[in-house]
Parts: sequence; structure tokens; C-alpha cells
Amino acid sequence: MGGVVSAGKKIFKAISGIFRPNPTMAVIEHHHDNQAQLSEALLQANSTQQRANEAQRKAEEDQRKADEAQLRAEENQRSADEARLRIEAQAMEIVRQAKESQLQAENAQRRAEATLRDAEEVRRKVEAEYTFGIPLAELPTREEREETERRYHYRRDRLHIAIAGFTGTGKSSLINAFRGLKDIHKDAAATGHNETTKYVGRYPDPKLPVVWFDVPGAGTLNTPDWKYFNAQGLYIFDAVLIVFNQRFTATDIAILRNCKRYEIPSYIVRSQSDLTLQKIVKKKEEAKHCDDEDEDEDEEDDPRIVTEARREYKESTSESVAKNLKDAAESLKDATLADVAQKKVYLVSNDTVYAVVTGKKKNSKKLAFFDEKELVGDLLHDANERRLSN
Ligand SMILES: Nc1nc2c(ncn2[C@@H]2O[C@H](COP(=O)(O)OP(=O)(O)O)[C@@H](O)[C@H]2O)c(=O)[nH]1
Ligand SMILES: [Mg+2]
Repeated sequence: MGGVVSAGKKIFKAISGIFRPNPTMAVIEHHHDNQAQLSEALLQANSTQQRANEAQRKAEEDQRKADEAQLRAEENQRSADEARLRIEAQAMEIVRQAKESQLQAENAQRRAEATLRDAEEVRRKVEAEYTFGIPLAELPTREEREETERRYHYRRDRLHIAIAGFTGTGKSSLINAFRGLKDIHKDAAATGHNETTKYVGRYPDPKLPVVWFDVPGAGTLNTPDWKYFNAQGLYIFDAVLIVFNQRFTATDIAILRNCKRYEIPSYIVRSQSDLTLQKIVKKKEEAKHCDDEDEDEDEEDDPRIVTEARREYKESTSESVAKNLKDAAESLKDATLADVAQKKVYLVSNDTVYAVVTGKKKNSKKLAFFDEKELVGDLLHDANERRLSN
């Protein structure tokens, strides 16, 4: 009986198990659900992870590309910088070489000029010795010549014209007139009987490429004349005017003689011709009117007397200069001076030179023209010619 009961219990249990929810099954089912969700989530997570990885890779790839681009850009910049530096260095080298070539050319030019000057000096010396009998020692050396050029601020693009003569003859006034300046102009050379100086004055022309030099002369020469000429550095001039008034002095002759030796054009100029002419006219007028009781002081000069006075003045001046030179040629035993005796003597006055140069009259007084136009023309023409041929 007991066995029936227990079998019944078992069947009951089994049946009730069918009709009643079985907790274990639910758990298992639930577990299965979870498992699926988990798998799903895992799959999603995986895929998200993959996408993230993919994004990460892409970002890294982009970064790499950006880095590469940056490197390339830097590389390009570096090459550009290098190329620029190379070009700059090449340009600087070309400039340096050009400068060096220029310097070498200038040095060569200077050497050639110096050699030419030396050769010219030798030629002059030899010629001087044979033609004029001047001992070589009397000629300035190249160093002395260069020192003189420095002293007088010599410029190759200017003509240098010396006005030499004894004090008071009118050198400074003449220089002012040649420069077209009145004596009272602020740049004019000082004039007047008290204006004596031992030093050579330098006066650039305001218009022409000429520098005028006021060379005060010694009255008598205590040294050989070439020493005086060399000491004054007269050998560097393109032209020398020898200005005198009443007396043609030994210094004037010395200058003339040495100009010839150095082949420098020289001009014998008698200044203050207006004053001298006036004196001659006055004397002649006085002689004419000596018996004339009612002589009029303000009366105009008789034109015939003026013409006669001019002729007399011109002739007597030429004659006395020629005589002086002939005498000097004899006493100095210098035949070249006899040739110089034939030289023209230019008669001038400062007001007329001023009028020729500027085309203006200094003041309203009547001007007596002599050789001013000729002097200005000859002077500039000869100096220019000489410079062009040297
Ligand atoms: N009437 C006249 N006077 C002159 C002439 N030249 C110069 N003088 C005067 O002569 C004096 C001396 O002239 P200056 O030029 O100082 O002579 P320097 O010593 O040789 O420079 C001055 O009072 C000038 O005014 C000229 O041609 N005619
Ligand atoms: Mg003077």
C-alpha cells in the first residue's frame, strides 16, 4: 500500500510540475535571454570598439599626413632659404669680384699714369738740359710736384692760372675782374695798397672751371731765379700772367724765363692802363694849353690827343719791356730771353677786364679799352689747348 502512495506522490509531483511554473526553467530561460542580450551588447560593443579603433586609426593617419605635410613644408622652406642664401652669397661674391677688378683697374691706371708722368718728367728734364741747359737738379721731383699740387688743391678738371707780379701792381683787382666780381664783393680778393701778403691766394672762378692764384712777387731776387719759381710751385700752372705797372722787374723776368723752360704759356700784362693813359693825356693837354688863359677844366679830352697818347703808351711800353728783356738776355747769357723780347705786351685796366668778362660797366665812367678782350680770349684758349694736348 505504501508503495502505491509513494508512486502516486511521484506522479502528482510530475504532473504538478507540468502545470505549475517551474522556477528552474524560468531561471534558465531568463539566463538564456540575458545571454542573448549580453551577446548582442558584446557585438555592439565590439562594433563600437571597431568603429572607435577605425576612427582612431583614421585620426592617426590624418595626423601622420599632417605631420608629413608639415615636414615637407619645412623641408621646402629650408631649401628655399638655402637657395636664397646661395644666391645672396653668389651675388655678394660677384659684387666683391667686380669691386676687386675695379680696384685693380684703378691701381693699374694710377700706375700707368705715374709711369707716364715719370716718362714725361724725364723727357722734360732731358729736353730742358739739352735745350735750355738747365741742370737736372733744378727741376722739381715728382714728390715735390705732388706736394705742390696738394698745397694748391690742384684739380685735373680745372685750369690753374697764376697772376704774378710785384705788390701794388693790381693783381688782386685783376683777379676780381677776371672772376666778374667787384672789389667790394664778399668773395673778392682784398685790394689796396695796405693789402700785402707773402702767401699765394687761391680763388676759384664762380662760373668757369678755372682757379685763379694771386702770387705775390719778390722785388729783387736774392736766390737763383729757378729757386724762386720752384718755391712758388709755379711749374704746376696752366698759364702765368706777369703783371707789372711802371717797372718790369727782375722777378718778372725770372718768371718769364722759367715759364719758357716749363713750356707754360705766359703773358706780359701791364695793368692800370686807364691811370697811365690819363696821365699821358693830361700832360699832352697841359702842353697844348700852356699858353691858353681861359682853359676849361671840365672840357672833354681832345680825341686826337687821346689817340696819340694811346699810341705812345703802347709803343713805349713794348719798347721798354723788350729792352729790359734784351738786357737780361745779355747779362744772364740766356738766348731764349731774346726770343721772349718779341712777346706781346697786353695793356689792361681792371674796370675794362670786368666789363669784358661780365658785359657790364662797373660804374658809369667812360672805359678805355686796350687788349682786354684779346687777353681773356688768348688766356683761356691757350690754357685749354695745352691741357688737352697734355
Ligand atoms: N685805376 C686803376 N686802379 C687800379 C687798377 N688795378 C688796381 N688798381 C688799384 O691799385 C691798388 C693796388 O691794387 P691791388 O689789386 O691791391 O694790387 P696787388 O697788390 O698787386 O694785389 C688798389 O688801390 C687798386 O684799386 C686799374 O686797372 N686801374
Ligand atoms: Mg694783392
